[in-house]
Amino acid sequence: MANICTPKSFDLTGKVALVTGASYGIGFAIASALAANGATICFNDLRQDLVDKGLAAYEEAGIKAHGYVCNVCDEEAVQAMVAKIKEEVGTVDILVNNAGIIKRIPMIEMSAADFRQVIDVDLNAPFICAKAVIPGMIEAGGGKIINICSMMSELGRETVSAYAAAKGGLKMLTKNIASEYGQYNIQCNGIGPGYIATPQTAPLREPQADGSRHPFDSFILAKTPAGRWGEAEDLGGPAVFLASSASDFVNGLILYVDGGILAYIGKQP
Ligand code: NAP
Ligand code: GCO
Repeated sequence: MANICTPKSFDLTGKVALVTGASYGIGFAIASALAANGATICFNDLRQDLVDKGLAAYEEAGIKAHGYVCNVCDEEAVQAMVAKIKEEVGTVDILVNNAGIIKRIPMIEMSAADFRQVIDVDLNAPFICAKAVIPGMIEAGGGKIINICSMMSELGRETVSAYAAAKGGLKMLTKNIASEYGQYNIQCNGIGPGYIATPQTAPLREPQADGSRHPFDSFILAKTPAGRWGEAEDLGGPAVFLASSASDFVNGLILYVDGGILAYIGKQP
């Protein structure tokens, strides 16, 4: 008989989690939730001073994390980081592809170089990171990959063509990893956050000169049945679920954590 679900099904004790770009923001909150449920945390950032800042934040939160300097777009560097983690901490059991960027530029004004850069960080890098950890997961008998998708995996809006193309692609990369490696007991799922209050969305929430709300801020409140922006911590529970054995038969799913945005037509006038 299959195991019934108990609190132990969510326990991540003994698991090694690599959360990319997790010095702060959503990555930090997800890593903190994984750590609170027993996982050992590894993360990376672009420079040593940023890694050091991240390490200090984890220490302040009572978490012993392992930080690495690595650009997720650099395949050689990612392979070297995963090898170093194996040597210093253990095989990566859980990968969270969190590192990401956005450029808000009207499409006909956007250079191809800018478009490519967004695709490189938000789509090519998750491929590079997943490719680097999957052989170790196969050898270990299984693993979990969580790709941080977006509302823009489903919806478009003005100025975010590259981001939407990348996050839409990431949704399909998620389904393809699930399809190709499910036979090795690897589950690859996505989390699609709604509008979350982090540095990435700070420009959309900045109060106006007269102290009133930014129009985009009001727009999001009206679009979200929950009536608020998400907090990075709102993503912790879904991440623990998708990282744990409680979700062992969930594969290729994008779990939208959006306060109901995708279910809603918007506030009536
Ligand atoms: P954020 O505040 O901008 O943080 C992004 C993180 O990614 C930073 O730590 C950044 O490092 C890191 N990063 C960027 N490029 C990198 C690279 N090439 N190599 C390594 N690290 C890199 O963003 P966030 O809001 O926490 O978002 C995290 C993820 O969730 C992103 O994939 C984003 O697209 C997605 N997301 C965000 C929202 C939202 O509303 N905030 C909603 C849906 C999805 P630095 O320290 O160098 O800046
Ligand atoms: C934007 C936003 C986003 C969100 C997020 C929504 O400019 O529309 O930054 O795209 O951050 O990804 O899920």
